[in-house]
Amino acid sequence: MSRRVVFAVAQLGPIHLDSSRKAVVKRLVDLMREAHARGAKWVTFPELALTTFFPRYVYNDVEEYDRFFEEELPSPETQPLFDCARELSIGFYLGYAEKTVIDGKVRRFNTSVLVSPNGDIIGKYRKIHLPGTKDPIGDAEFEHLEKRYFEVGDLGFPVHKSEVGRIGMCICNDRRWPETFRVMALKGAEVFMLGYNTPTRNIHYNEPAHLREHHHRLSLESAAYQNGAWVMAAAKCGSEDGFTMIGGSAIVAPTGETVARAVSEDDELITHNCDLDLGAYIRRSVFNFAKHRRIEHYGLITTQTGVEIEE
Ligand code: ING
Repeated sequence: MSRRVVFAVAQLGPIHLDSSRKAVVKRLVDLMREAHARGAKWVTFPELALTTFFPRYVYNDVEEYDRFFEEELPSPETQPLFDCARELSIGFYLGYAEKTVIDGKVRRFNTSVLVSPNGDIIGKYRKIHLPGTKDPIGDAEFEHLEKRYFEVGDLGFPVHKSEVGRIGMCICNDRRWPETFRVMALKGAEVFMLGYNTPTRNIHYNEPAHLREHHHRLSLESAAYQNGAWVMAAAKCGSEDGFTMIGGSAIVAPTGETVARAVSEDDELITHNCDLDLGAYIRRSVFNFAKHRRIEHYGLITTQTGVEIEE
């Protein structure tokens, strides 16, 4: 008897600078209710799902950008989402900007949490691959300053046991780095959940627009196939105060085939009745890690950061 579970990916349209948490949380709750109506047991929301993608702006004082961070989760504003999850018995992934105190020091991360169907936080991940720059590049219509506002995640790539199997989380740019998924697959992850905010235009090099979608899809489908796992990817997209981000939210099977894809750049729910055993043959054969991997030849992957040409 295969383990079939309906998963939902809840894409969010734009969140503007003047959007209130209350209004955003209502959108999230509406999407969760729609997911429930379609029989979903888990919902994946986007990265930074409570605010606009503020790393596109230059802020010099923390007082200017502190408002984008959550000091507690759930908070009074986000509690309705947790209450709804418990009422409907739905688990969810939520991306948000985390402000926390560790050993008396304020720390800030681009974070996601995994919340079980009874509303408890069972997992947390802090984004490791922070793209862009710490300082503004200056000659572009927007910036990408995640290295300015967030620290590199300090929790590794954890995998969490749930009633639907082992779930791993990552965030946005992490999906471009195969190491992300391989580490989680080596811990037995069967489902990867991720949110993303991907600007339509690349400010660092003149790249044809169609490649944004291509590289996004390539990253998801490769990750799914090469690790024999399901990928749930939720975009926050559309034009946020005039700055556009790609949609393309998707559910990708362990075969590498995209089985559901959003068609808009607005709030949109996609679902699929996923066979959680579909990846088993892939992990038993072509990507049987124990049988085929040759770690004695992979040393450079963890001992060398950049390219070093051997003369
Ligand atoms: N956004 C983008 C992403 O990785 C990016 C940044 C886009 C980097 C394209 C490189 C190329 O999808 C976030 N938030 O990481």
